[in-house]
Amino acid sequence: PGTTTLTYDSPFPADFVFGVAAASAQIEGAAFVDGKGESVWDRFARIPGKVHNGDTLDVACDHYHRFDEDFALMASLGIKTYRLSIAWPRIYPNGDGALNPKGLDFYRRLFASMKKHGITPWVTLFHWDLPQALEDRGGWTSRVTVDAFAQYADTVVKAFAQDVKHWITLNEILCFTLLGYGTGSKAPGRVESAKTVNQTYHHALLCHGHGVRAVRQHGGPGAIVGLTDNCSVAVPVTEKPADIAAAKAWFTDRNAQILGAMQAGKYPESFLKRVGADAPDVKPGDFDLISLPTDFLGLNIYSGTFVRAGKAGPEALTHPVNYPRADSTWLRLVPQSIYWSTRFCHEVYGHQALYITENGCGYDDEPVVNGEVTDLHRRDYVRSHLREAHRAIAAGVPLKGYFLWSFIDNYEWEDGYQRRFGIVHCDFKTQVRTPKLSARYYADIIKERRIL
Ligand code: PNW
Repeated sequence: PGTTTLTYDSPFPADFVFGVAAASAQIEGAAFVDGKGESVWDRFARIPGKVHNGDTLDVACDHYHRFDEDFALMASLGIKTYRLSIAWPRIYPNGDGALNPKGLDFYRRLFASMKKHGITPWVTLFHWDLPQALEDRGGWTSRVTVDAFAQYADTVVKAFAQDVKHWITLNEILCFTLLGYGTGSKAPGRVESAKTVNQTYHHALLCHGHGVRAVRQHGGPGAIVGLTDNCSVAVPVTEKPADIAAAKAWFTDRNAQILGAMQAGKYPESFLKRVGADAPDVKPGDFDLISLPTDFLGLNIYSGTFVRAGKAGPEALTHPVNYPRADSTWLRLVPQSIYWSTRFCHEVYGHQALYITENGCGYDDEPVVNGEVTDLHRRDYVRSHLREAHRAIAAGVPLKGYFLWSFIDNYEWEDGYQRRFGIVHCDFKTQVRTPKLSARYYADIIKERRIL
């Protein structure tokens, strides 16, 4: 990348988007209200031992009934962009077939409230809450899910073409495929063969393609669309050319199955060689959908892997036990991940617009004391990661925005309500919201558009 005249203390570019993010299943609650169907997470949460404390999604932040006050709070903090997701089982309780008009009504009211509060929606079509009825027909292992998603995407994009101009097809394919069907740590909790897991990836990529197609066909003027991926992030151990080259090679290899395939319009040779007989079955025309051009790439970046040039090629290092982390064990504190992930995406795949669609940190113990949560750890996390975003922009990387995960403490999947990611504290007994120190800090940054 080239360089611009941006320096560390200068403002972010005028069109840089500062937002916050959340997902339907994690905040809405009302899991069985107004005709919503059961999701795979509603089912998974009830299997003993799967979710911390046996926490369910039934109530969560009760955002379903409190969105208007939540948007008022958001607006009072100066937050003007909000990434949310739509719950597929609210729209089609059985995945396909009969439409639930009350589901559409809910999001109509929600978008009207956002408009009233001056907040622009970025909408993810699928953030893991697959209708259980589809899982009963094979879930992500089956093309039935692809056909159902195509119909769901058409319906939603048509219904909200006036309200929504920024669409994200899917959130983090890896998490609902490999972790849902390979390791079984996420819903539906299945442990299948490598071949089957690769097939779930392929079906997810097809759904992404259908999402793009739906936005092109029904999104109306000015609508843009992209995927949100949690790519593997490589951070060179030193910034000497050999380590940078090693990190880039590791990055390219590790992201071949999703980002590489989308760009190449086929599965890259390196990927096919690695998986051998476990390669997914591909039908003619599949890659016409998968490689449809998008308008941006969203990246969820929380952490990264250090890579160096070794004697036999790139070497990825395991973090030593004492390496700093958040309370989530996978969340090692590596702020340079923002710089290197966006730079490599731009260099390797040529993305011309990148957004950090999630970045944040989770901790278990964040009590309200005298009306305040002094989460200096989160304030520092946000600051150090935004510095790396700034550095990327200064280096000519087309990074256009940043969404902090998350607006409010919520259902952190298998970690239940224990693990808090919000800049707003949620008391899950009383539903009282308390903005944390980090919320005030982020509000100041948004106001001044520079790192404080
Ligand atoms: C993302 N990992 O998940 C999701 O998009 C959010 O719904 C979630 O709440 C948030 O990050 C915090 O976890 C991830 O193991 C889960 O590397 C796990 C990983 C990454 C992202």
